[in-house]
Amino acid sequence: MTDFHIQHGNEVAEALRDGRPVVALESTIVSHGLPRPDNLRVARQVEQAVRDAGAVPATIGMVGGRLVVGLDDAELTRLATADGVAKLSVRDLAVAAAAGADGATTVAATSAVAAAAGIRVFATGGLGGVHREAAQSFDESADLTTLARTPIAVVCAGVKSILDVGATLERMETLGVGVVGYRTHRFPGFFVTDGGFDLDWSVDSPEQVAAVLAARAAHGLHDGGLVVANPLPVDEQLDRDLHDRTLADGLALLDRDGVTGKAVTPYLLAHFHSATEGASLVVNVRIILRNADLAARIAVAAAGTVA
Ligand code: PSU
Ligand code: MN
Repeated sequence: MTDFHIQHGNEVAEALRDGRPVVALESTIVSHGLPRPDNLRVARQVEQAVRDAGAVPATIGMVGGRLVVGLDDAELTRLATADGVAKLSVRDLAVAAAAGADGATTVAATSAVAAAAGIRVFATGGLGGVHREAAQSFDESADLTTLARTPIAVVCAGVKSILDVGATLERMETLGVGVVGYRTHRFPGFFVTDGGFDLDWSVDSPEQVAAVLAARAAHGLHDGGLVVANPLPVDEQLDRDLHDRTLADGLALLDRDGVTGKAVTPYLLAHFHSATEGASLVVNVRIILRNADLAARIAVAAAGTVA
């Protein structure tokens, strides 16, 4: 496995040493995915949700070139408020470390670093995936290729409909990334409960996810990640008409402004938050808190049962 030079927060280091449950959290969602000033408040709430469910939160990010697993509150505040925090995928980690940069880790980078640190469960909002028109642009998130080789369970609400959801599912199949629905056989679409596609496998409890992780380890299946897709209840999803309108406008704006590469996802997320006048933010926060809670319960169930 990749050997990162990692600095652990004190509490996380102790928990890992003692075999207590730890949940990794990403920082791109904080620095680039949520609007300020709500981002810092939400980041703290997410950590609290992990604690409330009995696990230790380990928010991962880079501060002044140091790769930290378990940011303290001052470091979290810095990544939530400073200007010029880079968005770091796996390929950016070494360059940013050498430059002494501040950086927020994506799902890809967070997964890789968490797994290297011995953390087996990770909570986020939505995964990156295959972008619409990827056949021309080749824009596919490194989240997918990284999960293909990284042994971690990622609890998320599927992928946003800003992506090509069907193509994303196909790529996860090709790449060997496991996908299970949490109490559903439909892949969730982040803001909306149902992303429009069936799933082969569904689990009903944190213990069942822990059993999957234990079976993977027991069978020597260490290479790939497991996506635990946790949908919002129908009565909490974003209004479907508002969602569809906002999506269509956002895609048109992307085209108009010529946005490409790693700026695409933050651009569309910001558009959703402003165009829905905060409605999408409320939904987004609910998603992250629910995923943090489920991830913590999985980590608790898995503690001591997974090699
Ligand atoms: N999807 C969301 N919210 C997010 C992201 C994705 O619904 O905040 C972030 C995550 O950090 C994810 C990254 O890893 O965007 C993917 O970016 P890209 O498409 O550039 O790989
Ligand atoms: Mn991309």
